[in-house]
Amino acid sequence: MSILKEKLKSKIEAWRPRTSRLVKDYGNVKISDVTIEQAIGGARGVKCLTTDISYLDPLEGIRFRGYTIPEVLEKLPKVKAKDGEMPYVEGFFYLLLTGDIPSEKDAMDVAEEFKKRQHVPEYVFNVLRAMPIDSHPMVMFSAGILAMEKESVFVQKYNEGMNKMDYWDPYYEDGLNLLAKLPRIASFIYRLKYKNNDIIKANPDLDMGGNFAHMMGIRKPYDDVARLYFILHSDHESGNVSAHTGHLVASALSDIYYSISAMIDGLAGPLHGLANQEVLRWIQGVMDKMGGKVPSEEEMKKFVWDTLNSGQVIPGFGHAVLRKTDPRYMAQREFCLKHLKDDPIFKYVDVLFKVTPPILEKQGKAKNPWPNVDAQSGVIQWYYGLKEYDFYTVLFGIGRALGVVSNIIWDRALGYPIERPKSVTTAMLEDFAGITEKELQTAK
Ligand code: NMX
Ligand code: MLT
Repeated sequence: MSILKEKLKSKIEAWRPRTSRLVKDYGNVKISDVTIEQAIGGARGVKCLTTDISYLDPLEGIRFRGYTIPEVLEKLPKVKAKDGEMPYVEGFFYLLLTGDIPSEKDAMDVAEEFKKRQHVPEYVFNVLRAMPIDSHPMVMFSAGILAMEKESVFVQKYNEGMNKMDYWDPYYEDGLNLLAKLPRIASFIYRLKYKNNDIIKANPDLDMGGNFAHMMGIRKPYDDVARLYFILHSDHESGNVSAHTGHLVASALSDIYYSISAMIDGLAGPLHGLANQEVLRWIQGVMDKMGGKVPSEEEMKKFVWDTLNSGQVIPGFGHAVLRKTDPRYMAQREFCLKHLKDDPIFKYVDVLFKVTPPILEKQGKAKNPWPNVDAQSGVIQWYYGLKEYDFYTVLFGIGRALGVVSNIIWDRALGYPIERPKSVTTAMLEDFAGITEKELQTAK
């Protein structure tokens, strides 16, 4: 058994009594009330999910297993420090799954596991090749993942008959098999779609970030960019659309392939992960109108107001939970200030950062006027040559899969049941509100 699986097994065995005790002895303790606004308004703020992989404080931002982003970047082993400044993604996955900071040996062990599992069956590439070339890359990514469903170890073991307490094991096998293949599938889509099908073979000697950069055909330090990007996008507790979708689908015991493909579908919406593509599209629109010149703050304010007045959102700003600038935005901003501070698109993003929050505050609708992760991520990709911005959400998807796979393995380990919240009708809500039949008739 690998170091990671051995460690995870012991963590699961130690954790199970905590969950069982809470349900058995404290199951009736109340942790949340639900208002009519929440029932209609996307369950915002309703505490009804449990995860220990990450927690999002509205004012502080994300902590992965209790660690802030700067702590993660500082504490995780950089196996070949001379190669870059970012930790290896494989070590970060160890942290997500076990809650412990890995040693260099632990991180390398996961890297070896991924290398063993990275081969993608040829039929996946045939499925992708058969799709219309103008399909959105997120459609191709989701389809490529789903095409591999027949490889599921969980389905095979389930059909043979297995104990519920052991489900986590084949989910772990499926999860690692899938994560190891995602960079290959994603880079294949990129090269097929945008680089005339000039596919670059994997280099089995490289780590996940390094191999991804190699297969994309983008030089250093893009390997470090990939590592940073996958880590930052990995998890944002479990109520966001992609994480929740993955958790929900897997709660029916649909396997990892179904769950992660569905997760990708949720991420593909412009209010969620697709916002990173929308930010670049929006900036390109402004650039066209400005003839490439960086707008002054006054000019940028006008573009922001024009977008708001036409009933559209400013992509990359606002958040359902956060009430401050997203620390994932700040981590990427620091990277930009260090590596690309004179880049024209970074300057656009910088002006937007200054002018947009006061405008959103003045408009008075958005509860959080500050930028989120997506406002800053595209500019880095663009700078390193990845200018096909409809591919950006695929990068988010590779990262998010790390967190969602970790969550799903733990969901099965702790025996979380099928998810099934209760719905009510509008008439029932009117009844709760004490609205009478007579009032309803008068309102007509
Ligand atoms: N620009 C314009 N209006 C906004 C924005 C924005 N960036 N953010 C929120 N609003 C509006 C929102 O549309 C809503 O309007 P209405 O009352 O007319 O329906 C109002 O402000 C209240 O919304 P909130 O409660 O502040 O936000 P909510 O929790 O519903 O949605 C987002 C959160 C992230 C979907 C929303 O802020 C948004 O649409 N942002 C722009 C898209 C974006 O950047 N999404 C990426 C989020 C991060 N991620 O990667 O997933
Ligand atoms: C995410 O990373 O999933 C987004 O910031 C959206 C969210 O947390 O609601």
